[in-house]
Amino acid sequence: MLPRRRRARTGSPGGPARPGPACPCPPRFPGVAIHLAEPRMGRSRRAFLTRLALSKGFRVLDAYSSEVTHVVMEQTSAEEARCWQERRAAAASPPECTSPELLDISWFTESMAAGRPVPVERRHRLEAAVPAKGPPGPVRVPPYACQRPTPLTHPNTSLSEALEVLAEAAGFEGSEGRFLSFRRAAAVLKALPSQVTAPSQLQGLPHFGEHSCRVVQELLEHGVCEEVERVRRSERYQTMKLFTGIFGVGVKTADRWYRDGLRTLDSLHEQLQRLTQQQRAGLQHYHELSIPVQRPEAEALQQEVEAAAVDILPGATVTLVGGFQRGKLHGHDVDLLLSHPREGLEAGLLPHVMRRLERQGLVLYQQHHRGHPEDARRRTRHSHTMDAFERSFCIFCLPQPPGAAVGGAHRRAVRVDLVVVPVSQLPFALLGWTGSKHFERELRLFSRKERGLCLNSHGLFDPEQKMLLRVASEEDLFRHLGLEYLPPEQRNA
Ligand code: DCP
Ligand code: MG
Repeated sequence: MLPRRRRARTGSPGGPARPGPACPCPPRFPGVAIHLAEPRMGRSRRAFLTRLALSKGFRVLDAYSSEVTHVVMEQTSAEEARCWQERRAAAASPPECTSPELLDISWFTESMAAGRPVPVERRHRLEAAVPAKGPPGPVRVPPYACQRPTPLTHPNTSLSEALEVLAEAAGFEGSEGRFLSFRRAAAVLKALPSQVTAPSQLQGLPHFGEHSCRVVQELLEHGVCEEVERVRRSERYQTMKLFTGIFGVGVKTADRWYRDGLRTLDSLHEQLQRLTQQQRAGLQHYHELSIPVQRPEAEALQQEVEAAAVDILPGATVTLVGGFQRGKLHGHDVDLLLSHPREGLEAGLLPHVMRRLERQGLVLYQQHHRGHPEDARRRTRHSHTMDAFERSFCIFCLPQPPGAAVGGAHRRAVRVDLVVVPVSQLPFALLGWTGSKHFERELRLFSRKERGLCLNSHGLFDPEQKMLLRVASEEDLFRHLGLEYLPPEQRNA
């Protein structure tokens, strides 16, 4: 995060909106006076939007008055907006004869992007949101996964899984565009509240191109899709899946091995010199690491790590994130975030924790990566996927269940990631490490494309104002982005 001196200079994004005297220049659009209505917006987001509008030459009035021409609201229904206006009108003295436009935040964001007040259209008006009478229309699914709840279980599993196979296969071929098309269509299916039983129900859904529609149609008509089955049976797909399932092996390495004629784990055992230390450990423990980790096992590991961390540094926190945070009952690994409520005390903790766990006989393999604090800011601006926190990629053996005989049953190997997070970055890291991967990708894209902000696991950066935005919690972060809050269990996109 920002060093102290820089923070002071950037002002207080969390502070109350203080337009008027703080306005850096005379308003460029004298006929427009915006009032940002606070209730749903939250103070820090309101202050941020106020500064944004002022910097673009808009006039923003902190208090509601007869001068206001445009009232902007966020996450507010037409009904609530009308009540709000009625209350203001009743309180006005003398009674108001003109009433300002009641607008959704979309008018504001479009105006900021255009650098001038865009003409008010029906879709911007909150009145337009009054539900139409008559039979319910098709389900409206917003385009970004971060704009809609996606529960863990849903009624279209066989359809979404088929599309995910095609996405995965496209990813193995390095075809990013096709990967994203299938992945996005699969994510839309996961968010639907009811089962798709006819191809016509796909009409109007975002991200359903001709190819994805064809796959779903074939599945609905025949129960299987020939293309998906062909991919599943193919040597290429099966081998790439096998190799990328090894700890430390990505698509590029798997592809190189495949092109060199390797097909099996035995063939890799014969060529150990080609493998990194991490990949050797992954190969050695391959079969045990392929068994899903169950939630009680993940929780037992979290407790072991927490006990060690607190013993070394009282007050240290260890949070189970990843799929388990989203309510999954099993996963391929255990993701843990280490922190401390006092910024800076977390530094140096991880090596001590690892040594303690090693002495307890829990560590089968570990690879420590030093963090890059300078890098963190750079990465925030450029919105890189991989964060720069200090971390250990490990293989642990499961702790002995209480009451088990010492040296008793074989204790299985599991993959564990330990990540050290300074408390000021914790809301971002929690959000970034809770996933799902697709949810995170879409959230970062939404932030960049729709809000002009760069988001990653370290922070939220405003490239225009050249400053990091401070947030106190995940809820606060959603508010800042103008998104309805989604709890972790609704982020299973
Ligand atoms: N993550 C991400 N982008 C990546 C890798 C990870 O955003 N390229 C984030 C989102 C993931 C979280 O980190 O949810 C943890 O990564 P995992 O690969 O462990 O994913 P899950 O925990 O969701 O899956 P599983 O339950 O199989 O472990
Ligand atoms: Mg995980």
